Amino acid sequence: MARPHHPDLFGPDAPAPPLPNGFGLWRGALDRLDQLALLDDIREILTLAPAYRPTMRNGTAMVNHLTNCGPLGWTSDRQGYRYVDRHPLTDRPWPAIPRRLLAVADTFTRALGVVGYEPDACLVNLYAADGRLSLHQDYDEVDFKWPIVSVSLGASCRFVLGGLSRKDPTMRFDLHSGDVVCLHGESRKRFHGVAKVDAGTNALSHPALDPWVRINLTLRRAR
Ligand code: MD3
Ligand code: FE
Repeated sequence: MARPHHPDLFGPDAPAPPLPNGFGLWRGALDRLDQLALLDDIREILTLAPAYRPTMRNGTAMVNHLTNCGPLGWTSDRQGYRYVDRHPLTDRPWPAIPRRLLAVADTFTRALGVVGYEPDACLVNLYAADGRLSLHQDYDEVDFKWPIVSVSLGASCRFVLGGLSRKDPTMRFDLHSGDVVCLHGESRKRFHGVAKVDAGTNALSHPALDPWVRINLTLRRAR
């Protein structure tokens, strides 16, 4: 797992344009047992910090459920997006980031040459079969020099990656269970989203996935 690789992103006959600088994709970085162990951790997190659907500033509920682990957790309500140190519904601190998730973040940020990455927040996005995430930038963190590390579990999704402006052209490719993505440097502020989830592709059987088809973990340095 020394280098990011991206074979077969665009199908066998399509030319594969290179991924942008700072976008590290490791296909199948986590094997099935790694993935199931992470789902054990997520099940524990969900018992301590139940999944909820935040409200956006305009009052509508987000499409996906979420929860968090770590000292800080990302949330949204009528006051907008921000990181908070307590679950908005239980008012309890978020559970700790699982050790094996910190180990994943350490391994893959080091592979990009990042030293001393200490994530203080992990957003757990929970996708149902109709889950999606509209095009956005991750802009609520204090220092963009630190990367974001993403782990995908369960069903594959159609991922959309844009540029630094909302109207820049986008590229699309699938993210599969066990894929790890690191966003660093120039890619850290790119627009991105999830166009759709392919519910039928979930090959993992685990109680943490029963109400969802796909779970994405994003480790961040919020402060
Ligand atoms: C590219 N999550 O939680 S993870 C998010 O699959 C989020 O749930 C998506 O976007 C998901 O904010 C995508 C991969 C990812 C994460 C952050 C990025 C890609 C990114 C930041 C910049 C560019
Ligand atoms: Fe994002």
